[in-house]
Amino acid sequence: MSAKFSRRRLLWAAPLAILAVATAGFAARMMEPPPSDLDLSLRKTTDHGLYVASLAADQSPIPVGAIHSWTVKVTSTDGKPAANVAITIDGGMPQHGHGLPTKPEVTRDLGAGRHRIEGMKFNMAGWWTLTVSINGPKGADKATFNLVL
Ligand SMILES: [Cu+2]
Repeated sequence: MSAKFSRRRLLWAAPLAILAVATAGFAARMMEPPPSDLDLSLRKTTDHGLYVASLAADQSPIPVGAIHSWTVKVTSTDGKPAANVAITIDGGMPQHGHGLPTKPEVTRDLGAGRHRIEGMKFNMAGWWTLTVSINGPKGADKATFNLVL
């Protein structure tokens, strides 16, 4: 009976040990500092060179835990405001494997290539990426920005 008991304990102990190691590994990854060589520029030429996108939070410092808005400006590479573009925003935390807690949307064309983004929220500090996807007369392109909050 005692042999049976200890074998049963072993059957429990093995998965618990694996879970403990996995949890510790996950916690360690969550605590990792962001890469030191991140490009933190908020103005970038899109991946295929079709547009230049500039991002700016409407608040400084960028809040953690509060819904707020941003402005994105899209121009051609020679600086002319890009007209008739559809813009979408997505983002997340590469080190945590999760996306944004909200679904921010471009709600208003402010003119001169500028657009309001509403519903942005960062629910924790750390390294975030924001990807701006642009679809317009020149084609579809995107740029990914880094933020460290
Ligand atoms: Cu996170």
